[in-house]
Formats: sequence, structure tokens, C-alpha cells
Amino acid sequence: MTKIIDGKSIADRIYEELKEEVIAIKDKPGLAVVLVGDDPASIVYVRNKERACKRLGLNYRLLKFPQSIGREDLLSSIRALNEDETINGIIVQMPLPEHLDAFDIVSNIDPLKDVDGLHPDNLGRLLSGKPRIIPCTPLGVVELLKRENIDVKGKNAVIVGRSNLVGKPLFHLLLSLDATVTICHSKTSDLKEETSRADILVCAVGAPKLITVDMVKEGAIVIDVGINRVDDKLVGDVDFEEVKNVARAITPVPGGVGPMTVAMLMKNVITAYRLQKGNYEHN
Ligand code: BQF
Repeated sequence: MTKIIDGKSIADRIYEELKEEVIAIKDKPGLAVVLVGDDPASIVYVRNKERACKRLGLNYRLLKFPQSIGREDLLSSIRALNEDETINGIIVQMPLPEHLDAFDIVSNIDPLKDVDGLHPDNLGRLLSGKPRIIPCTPLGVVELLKRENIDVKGKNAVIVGRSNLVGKPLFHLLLSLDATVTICHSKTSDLKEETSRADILVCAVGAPKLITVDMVKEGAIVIDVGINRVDDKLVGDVDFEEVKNVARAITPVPGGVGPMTVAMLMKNVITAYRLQKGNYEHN
């Protein structure tokens, strides 16, 4: 029988664990979220992060800027957050408007406060096998596998999607866990051939029903990172109703990887707080 992996209830358990960690900390760690523009999906994500902070008793600050904000104005507010001792984590909500370069903006966050783990220092450390702050979604995926007792060592892990946010960091995380890892993307010549070999298949593209049942090996673990709005409903990148009949385990959308991403952000805020206090016991 197929296991439907309940990301929401695993995230709930993580919140209970993190609550204990927050209680043990003398002051309240704080997260600042920088939101540019008013993309409706971004507004939902930002609200989820605020709720998670409230749940754990973390300080939360939202900085909202118009779509038209210039680079210098945005950077000066980020520099102020870098200097603010009540703020331990800073995230810039993605996507940014066209005229702003995400790499450039994120490179100006203090790497010890970069709780999305996207600063080049943090990405470089992950690639070197010495991670400090790991991007939330990839961290959520491996935490989900760990808590479901899914061993990745020696397995064929196939990732569809090569973004800096998900595919590339996840490649390094799974590699460090001794999986044999393949990344597929829009120019992959035979996607079905690649995905059919996967013991663990992760899809992070943003294309509804990209992964159909004929592309999945019987007994595979299927992790759906995609979030797409179709007819006012959220769906992943995997044709869930079909694929669930052949997979050994599969994550639903919503309620799979999404809640884990937000829980891992909270974990990263606590990690960042400790790094700033000079306590290097983390992850
Ligand atoms: C759920 C994100 C793409 C691009 C930028 C719970 C979230 C989503 C889904 C959430 C995401 C995705 C976030 C569910 C934050 C995850 O129940 O399935 C939570 O809030 N996410 C983001 O901040 O930026 C994104 C996806």
C-alpha cells in the first residue's frame, strides 16, 4: 500500500520540538521578512511565516515595499536589518520584480542572518560539505525522508528542476547522504528514461502533471515540491491520483513539502540566533 506522507503533521511535531528550544533561549529570536510588491502567492507565504513565528513565540517583522523600489533603497533597509540586534533572521520573499537581481540583493544580507541559506557563503559551504545555513525547502525534503525512515544511501535519487532555491542545493544534500543523484531540467533529452530509474524522485519545476504514472518506477518514493494553482486549487507537479497507485510513498500538495519548508525556516532562525551568539552546535 502507498504511504501518503503527511508533511503537515510532521511539521506540527517539529514545531513542538522547536517550541522547547525557544523556551530554553533567554531572549526571543526575531525574523524579518522583506516583501517587495503584492504578488498574491507571496502574500500567502508571508502570512504562513508570520503564523509560524507567532506559534513559536518568535519576534516577527514585515517590511513591505512597492514593486518600484530601487536597488539602493532596498539595500539600505537590508543593511539596517543586518545591524539590528533584535533581528536574527532576514529573508527577502521571492520572486523579486524583474529590475532587481535576487543574487545581488541576497548577497547583501549578513550571511549569519541569511535564514533562506541563499547567500553565496552559505551555498558555497553546502557545496563544500560544511553547511551552515541550508535552504529551507531542500532541508525540508531531507527532514521528511529522515522522519519517514527512508534511507537514501546508495539509492538513485532523481531531481527534476535545477533552481538555486531547490534543485541545486538538494543535489548536494542528497549527495552528502550518499545517494547517486541526477538532475533533470528543461533540456533533458529523455525525461521519462531518467525518472523511471529513480528510487527517490523529487520534482521541483512548477508544471502541473509533469510527472505521470508511466514515468515512475513501481515502489519509488515520490516527493512533489511543485506548487501550482489550477482552477483555484493547489496542485503539485505530479499527477497524484495516478502516481499514488505505483509509488511506495508520495507527498501530497498541499500538505506535503510546503509545511516542512516553513518549519525549516523557523529551525533556521533558531540556528542563526545560535550562530550569532557564538554557539556552533546546530543542524
Ligand atoms: C502546503 C514558495 C515557490 C516560490 C516561492 C504550506 C507553504 C506552501 C504550501 C509556504 C513557497 C512554498 C514559500 C503549503 C513558502 C512553501 O500546505 O502545501 C506552506 O508558505 N511556502 C515561499 O515563501 O516562497 C515560494 C514556492
